Amino acid sequence: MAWFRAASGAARFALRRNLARSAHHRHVARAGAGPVPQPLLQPGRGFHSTQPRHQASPLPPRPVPLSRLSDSFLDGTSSVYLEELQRAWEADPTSVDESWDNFFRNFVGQAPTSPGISGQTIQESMRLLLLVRAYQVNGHMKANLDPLGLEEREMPDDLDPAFYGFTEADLDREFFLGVWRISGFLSENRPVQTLRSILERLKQAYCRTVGYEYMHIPDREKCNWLRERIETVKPWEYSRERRQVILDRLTWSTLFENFLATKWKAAKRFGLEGGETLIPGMKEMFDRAADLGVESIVIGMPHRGRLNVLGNVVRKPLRQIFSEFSGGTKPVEEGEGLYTGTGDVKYHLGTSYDRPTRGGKRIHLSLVANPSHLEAVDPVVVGKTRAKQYYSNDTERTKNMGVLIHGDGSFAGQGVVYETLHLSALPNYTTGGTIHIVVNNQVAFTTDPKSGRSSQYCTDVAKALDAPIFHVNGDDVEAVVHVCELAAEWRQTFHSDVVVDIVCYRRFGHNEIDEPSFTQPKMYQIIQNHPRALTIYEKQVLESGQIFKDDIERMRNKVNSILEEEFINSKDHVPRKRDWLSAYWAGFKSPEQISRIRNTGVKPEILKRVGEAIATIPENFKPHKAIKRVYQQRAEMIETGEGIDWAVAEALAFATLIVEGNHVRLSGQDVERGTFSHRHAVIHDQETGEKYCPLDHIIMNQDEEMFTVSNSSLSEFGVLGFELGYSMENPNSLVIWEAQFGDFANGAQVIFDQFLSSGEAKWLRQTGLVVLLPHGYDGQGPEHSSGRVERYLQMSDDNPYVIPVMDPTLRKQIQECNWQIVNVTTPANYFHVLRRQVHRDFRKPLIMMSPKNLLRHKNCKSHLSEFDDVLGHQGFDKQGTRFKRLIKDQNDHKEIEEGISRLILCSGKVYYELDEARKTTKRDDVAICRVEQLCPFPYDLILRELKRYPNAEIVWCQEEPMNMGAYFYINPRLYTAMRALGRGSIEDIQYVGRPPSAATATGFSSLHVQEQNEILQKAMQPEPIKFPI
Ligand SMILES: Cc1ncc(C[n+]2csc(CCOP(=O)(O)OP(=O)(O)O)c2C)c(N)n1
Ligand SMILES: [Mg+2]
Repeated sequence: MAWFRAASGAARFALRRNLARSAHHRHVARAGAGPVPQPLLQPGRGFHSTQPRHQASPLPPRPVPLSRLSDSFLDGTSSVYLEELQRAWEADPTSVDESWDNFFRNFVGQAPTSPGISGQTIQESMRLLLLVRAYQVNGHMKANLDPLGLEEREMPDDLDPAFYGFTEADLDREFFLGVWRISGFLSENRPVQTLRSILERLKQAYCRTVGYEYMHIPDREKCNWLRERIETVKPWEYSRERRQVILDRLTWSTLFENFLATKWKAAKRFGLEGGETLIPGMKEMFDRAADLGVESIVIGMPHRGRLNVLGNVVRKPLRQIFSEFSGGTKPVEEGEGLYTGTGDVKYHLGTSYDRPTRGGKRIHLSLVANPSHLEAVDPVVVGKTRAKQYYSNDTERTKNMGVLIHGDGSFAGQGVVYETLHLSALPNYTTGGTIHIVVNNQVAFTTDPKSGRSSQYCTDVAKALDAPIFHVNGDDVEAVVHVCELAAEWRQTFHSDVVVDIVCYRRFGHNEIDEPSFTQPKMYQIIQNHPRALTIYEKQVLESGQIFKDDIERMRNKVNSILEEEFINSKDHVPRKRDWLSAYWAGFKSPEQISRIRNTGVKPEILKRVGEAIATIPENFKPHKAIKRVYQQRAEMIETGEGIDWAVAEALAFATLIVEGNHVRLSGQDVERGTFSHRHAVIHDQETGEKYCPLDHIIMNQDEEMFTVSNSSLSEFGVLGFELGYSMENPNSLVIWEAQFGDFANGAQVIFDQFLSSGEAKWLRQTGLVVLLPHGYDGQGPEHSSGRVERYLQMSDDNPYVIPVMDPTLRKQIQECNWQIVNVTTPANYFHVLRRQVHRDFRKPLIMMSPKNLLRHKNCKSHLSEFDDVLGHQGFDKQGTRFKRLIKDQNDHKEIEEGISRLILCSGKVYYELDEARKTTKRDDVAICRVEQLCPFPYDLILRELKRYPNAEIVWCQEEPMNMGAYFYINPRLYTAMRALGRGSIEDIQYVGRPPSAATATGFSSLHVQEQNEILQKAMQPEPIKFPI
């Protein structure tokens, strides 16, 4: 015991803590909080392990030095054993084994009752506990997980009883093994067992075809829950009926792939062969989930096995799958609107169906379309699931669930997996648990796991969370089904993530035309002779005597004949209206159907009312005094209508949308306060720390989540993907992601490239997601200056040399473009561009370079009258009050101004600097127009301004380097507009801005100031600019 004492500060601390609390525990136990513990030992019952060791065994036990115990017995979880024992002892010293009684007596300084035997038995009990725990922690290392038997794993020493000094002679001795309130082997149900039977049960539970990893979960209740299900007295077994269903499902999965392989021999389909048990696993998981209350599942998955999942799990009609396989005819639309986008390969498309379950329910399944970029869809699925929960009032998060399928290589390698996992428990991002299934075929294209990851398992990343991980041999379909069901139960019970790792193989190459033996010759020699999971299972059920050969034949014939029938039907299959408008999107227009342009001004009385609400702090709330001042100023702005700033304009946009019944969600790093300390959407009581968010109190009984503003984890890819998924669920929402600085958005580049800019064209799914990218040159250096507007502009798909129809009644310019890119310069225009996102019959992503120094700029203010819809007010144009795509010169110019010698077109905050420079240089002959909407290019307004200044030199001025900013986007489009008016060629567009540069900006602030001044001087220079050509 000395070794234990000396080395166990942590355990002693735990014990002392418990002793101090023992009175309380006794009270709880007796007060009936749970069943009163019964003594472990019944009087008169023999308990052999307490006998002197020499009577039972010829060999004396050899103490094991602590230094040799690889498992930390004294870590948080193992100290739980001691705590439990000790509580039981505290309640009743006779309730624990005599040896423990002595131990605790020793510990608290009482005399042991039987000093002669205590030393030995304590060691034995402890060693046995360590052995059990070693199996719980490391049993998976000995489990039979690899169907190919290729795995070479080093067996941990601590799974060997000899490691603890046990010998053959100990196998039939009985040992005490019971601990209060610990389930499984350590429960008191069978406190006395022989070492042989303990070992057998340990192996049966932990070392067959499932390897459980769960001891990293610190929560005792969760561990107990799993222990109860793992350490069962008898192994689980399925009934005949269940086996029939499992066989049927595996038959479908296997024959489906066979069928595709014979019909389309040379087609790439990324088959599931080698991992066919995924399909029965998923189906049983979904059935179990439905039994437990899940009504809708959002699925994300990569290429591998996707067609099989679509056909067999989601139940996309087989004839449609086959028809798409045969050539992917573009669908014929009914009625107006022929928009079909550019399409995508068959293994990327998404779909959704209602599927009946084994338990007689119906479950809605949607498979989200995804790009080739592995794992990129993960956060999108989670975001969509969260939105579904919001819209179905699923506050418990038990009706809507996300399921992600992964490959082993991508799960271990792609960072977005980690970013997504880390959203899982954040209050504004949680979905109550995602189920992850890894189709672990032990290879990634041609790369072996040892070259592809540093961790032992491909799933180790999930251990960063308290997620249990079930590794399962993919050849054992019943084991796959079992853990899939267990995963569903876990998710519905603990509302957190869980991982199923199906260890399988890939029967063919990476795709069907790939030769795998080039790189994995040994593996493929084994695979060649390896039976299919279906063959293995058929043999197993035949041997069980529960299912007969005839049944199997019948099942196979039925599946094959349906596949054939559907194949024949697929030849006449006419694709109908694309299913791109899901439930909430009815009535929304495709890019080819005209959507009326609407005004976005709001009635003055509503503006006043919501304005008061956003500026009000409850009386007993004690904000920081600077914040109090900010709110007082906000109240004054609303009161007087004067000097509305950026933050108030934004809050007004949110509040008015909420009044109209829309959901508003803003997320990103530090968005609650705002990176630039301007928003203060959430304020903090300086005494209590309590939070208050005025926008939560705009309408009566406002739903808590109707307005959501949330600081996010420090992730771009994960969070932007999440918000994108969120935005796709329901169009009646304004969903915004704000980057800390626009510079950081490239961490989420895959979402921009693969989803936002091209998702509608590829998958016919719309989103009105708004992305705010703080941008502007104010001397903060190369990583805090540029939102890289050039990247987004380059990806826009409007033809630079064609002026589209611009007539307001026929205009579809925005609908036809892949996204909108703006750089807005007034609070009122910001208000309108946000409202415009929702006030139209289509949705389109909005990329916005948002300001930094304009947030507090003295001239960057709007009047409340610019927000309303009153005729004659400042914002009221010919058509009414709406977003201004271009802001004309503010000097009240007439329709034609022949005296203007230079027209400067610019975008963003440089406008204010140019305006100032114009004043100081008194260049009244210079006109400055702000292109607020860069993309799609506002040809009509540009033409209007070109006509207004017939004699002007035309200048594009930007503060970004020449190879950045909007220059390369503007140039051909401005030229197209000029050509339409006979106003010269591309050489007549003059450039004022920084020269080309590798870095976005200088890191020297003095150089920044100098560069900025040069730009302004040049823009106002008296002589013609004549640059760059
Ligand atoms: C982000 C990304 N990088 C690279 C690729 C190219 N690629 C396609 S499949 C694949 C291997 C995937 O391996 P794994 O995740 O194990 O899935 P498996 O194909 O084995 O099912 C690779 C590297 C990709 N699709 N996405
Ligand atoms: Mg793989």
